[in-house]
Amino acid sequence: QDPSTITTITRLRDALRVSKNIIVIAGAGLSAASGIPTFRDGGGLWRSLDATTLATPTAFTANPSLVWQFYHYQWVKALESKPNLAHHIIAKLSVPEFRREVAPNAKSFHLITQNVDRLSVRALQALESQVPANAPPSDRPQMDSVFEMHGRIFDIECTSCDYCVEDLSNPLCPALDVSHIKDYNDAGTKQIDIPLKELPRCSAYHALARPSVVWFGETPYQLSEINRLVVGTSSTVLPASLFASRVQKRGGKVAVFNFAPSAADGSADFVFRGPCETELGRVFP
Ligand code: BJW
Repeated sequence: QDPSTITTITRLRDALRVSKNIIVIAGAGLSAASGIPTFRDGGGLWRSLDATTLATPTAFTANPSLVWQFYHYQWVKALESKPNLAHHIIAKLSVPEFRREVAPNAKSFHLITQNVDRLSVRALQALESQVPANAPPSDRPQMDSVFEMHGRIFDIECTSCDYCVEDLSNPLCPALDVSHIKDYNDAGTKQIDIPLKELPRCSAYHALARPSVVWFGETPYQLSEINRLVVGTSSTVLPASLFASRVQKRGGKVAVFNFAPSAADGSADFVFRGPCETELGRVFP
């Protein structure tokens, strides 16, 4: 390890020892090592379409068949992926007894994730399943420490009533079953037009359903005021992109884990330039 990285690790550990609250803000880079494509750093193309152009209410209204096919692709990816080392390390920070060792003064820990893949929650569940039944609460992960601010890929919600349900079926409905189509995600894939009535429907009123994720122009689910760590997000999408500078203005310390320069670097006290699944492991061996 080069001396400047060792110094940065030592300084971050010192900052953690005196920190009173820890907040991790995560983006697509956190799940990249699990095989989930990112949005912007060359990972965001699906059938040659820019994923961010599909993540809008307008795109869904114009072509619900196309947008559902895109989300079904993400759905299958998320179902088939596993949490990586970075998810597991962040999950450990939610265990009070572990936190006591690295940040003895921290009263709270929260993860605010922009990811909809549920991998951070699955990492918590994996940790919880390893804890003996008679262990005290301080040895258990805090299951409510995760805010999924852009929603959850496995939830579908009705476009005309409040109905929302988690569905882990694969395929979600027969029309979205594309397992027989070779190269389904290739740029050259022929457009498949699924009739509206064959797309996922609300089971209460049979209106068209949509993925319960936050699209551009919609309000995120959970917002918070402070962050201490910023992991694998390009910090280009509001409001998450504002968190780092806001924390710093209030005297908080900010650490960025990103293998490329990101918009949050200017607000960072510590920058770890490498894959988060490796760099987090150096800070929390
Ligand atoms: C690694 C790594 C490794 C890779 N290790 N690092 C004009 C019109 C309409 C709206 C707007 C407008 N101008 C501004 C807006 C606001 C808009 C916005 O910010 N737009 C800008 C992009 C221009 N924002 C919104 O509309 C948001 N709502 C809002 O602001 O409401 C108003 C409001 C605010 C506050 C209170 C109340 C109301 C909603 C945004 C919704 C974003 N939705 C999406 C899709 C979700 C569903 C889905 O998954 O498909 O969310 S878009 C997409 O971007 C997704 C992501 O969560 C989000 C952020 O992307 P992220 O995670 O940062 O990914 P990348 O790919 O950009 O970056 C990955 C990074 O990881 C890179 O830097 C890599 O280097 C790094 N990396 N591998 C470490 N192994």
